[in-house]
Amino acid sequence: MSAHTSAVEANFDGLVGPTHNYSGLSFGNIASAKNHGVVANPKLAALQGLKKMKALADMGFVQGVLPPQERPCMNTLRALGFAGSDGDVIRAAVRSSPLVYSSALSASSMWSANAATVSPGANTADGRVHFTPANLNNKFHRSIEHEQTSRTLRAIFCDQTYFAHHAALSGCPQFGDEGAANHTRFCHRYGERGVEFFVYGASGFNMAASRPLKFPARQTLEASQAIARLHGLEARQVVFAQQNPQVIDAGVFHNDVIAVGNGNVLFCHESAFVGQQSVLAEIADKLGGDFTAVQVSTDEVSIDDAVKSYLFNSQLLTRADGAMLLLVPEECRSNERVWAYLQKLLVQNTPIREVLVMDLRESMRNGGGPACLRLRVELNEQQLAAVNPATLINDALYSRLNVWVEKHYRDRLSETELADPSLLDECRTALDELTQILALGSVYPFQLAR
Ligand code: SUG
Repeated sequence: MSAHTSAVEANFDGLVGPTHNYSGLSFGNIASAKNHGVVANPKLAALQGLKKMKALADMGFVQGVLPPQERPCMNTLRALGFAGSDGDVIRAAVRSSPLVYSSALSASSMWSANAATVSPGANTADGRVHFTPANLNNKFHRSIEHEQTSRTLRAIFCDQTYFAHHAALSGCPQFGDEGAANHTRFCHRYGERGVEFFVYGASGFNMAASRPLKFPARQTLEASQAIARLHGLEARQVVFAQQNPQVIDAGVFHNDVIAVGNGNVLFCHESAFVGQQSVLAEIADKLGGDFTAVQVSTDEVSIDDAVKSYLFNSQLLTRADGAMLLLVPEECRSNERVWAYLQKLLVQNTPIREVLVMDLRESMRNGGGPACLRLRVELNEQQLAAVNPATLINDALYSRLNVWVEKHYRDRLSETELADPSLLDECRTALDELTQILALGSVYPFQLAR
């Protein structure tokens, strides 16, 4: 048996934070706009996420958890000039700048596919796993995540023998970066060198090049190129492709809303990329052949149905027997056309042999499906042993986290309740306890200031 065979693809899911709500903050994300003002249930949201983590852990996948962030983010509000006691800051922000306040309150770090871009050691020049936190600069509420994300990732993947951490790219629009939502790693076997596929919405510098007209292109080509350089990837292992600007305008704000890949398989819509057939040929060539693209036609599933159901925001997982499992959100089952397509897919001759449905409604209403909720980290045996073990889901951690959510989370957050200054204390108390459960040490500003 080769030393490579024991490498795994671990999923680190973002645990939904206690301030989860619907503030309509993400222009271009149709669910976020549509559900603005709906009463949220943070407790249910967190429990739904935990259930997904447990389901994957029970099936034998390595499953980790990334903690939520301090919200409202007091550093953000203070840096914008709100002053006085914490209560004064919150009340002044609510009164004078409600949108700024909503942004500082968002639990959006739950979508950990946007936390960072991760390159496995098999691909990088120094053999370490490389992490670049995403600057998420297209949306203010997301641009405030990366500093905490960086501290958290360093606390979980702390051994520099195995893990390299970069700073987020420059926060200017030319380097807009949305992390792993626009990045896919292909390989024949985990632990072996493969291809990294970077999908961008537009060039950040060449404004004459094609771009969406209605909604923003969040990821730039130049950001993707910078990450490939930082991670020490060779040109012959990297493929850059432009996302079809028309589908961005139809609500596909990240590549993972129209494509998901794993191993040597890509599951995508036929109109996902500009020049799709040559993009697929380049991936196959750089991978050294044996690459399967399962492309779904518009006749089978329209872009509108793909955006509504989040069919492509599924998790494509390799089972122990080598077959692939597609974990889809409940919305795929309730959409007749998408469900009919999935039944058909299962009897076709593709590597996808199983469909598993999970209820993630609370996250879905903000445009976050199964794939948005997880950050994939491919790890060989030594690297896995170096991960903070207290962050890996097992029966004991799952029940502790359930108890923790039941104790600290509200089951209702309406627009008026969002302005309650006591949410900050509730959040800090919960996070303080969580850092102990996950053995993270002090990672939050309120802890570091003590
Ligand atoms: O960035 N929604 C997130 C959803 C992120 C989904 N992630 C991936 N596709 N990988 C976003 O648009 C909505 C928050 C609000 O409106 O309250 C939000 O941030």
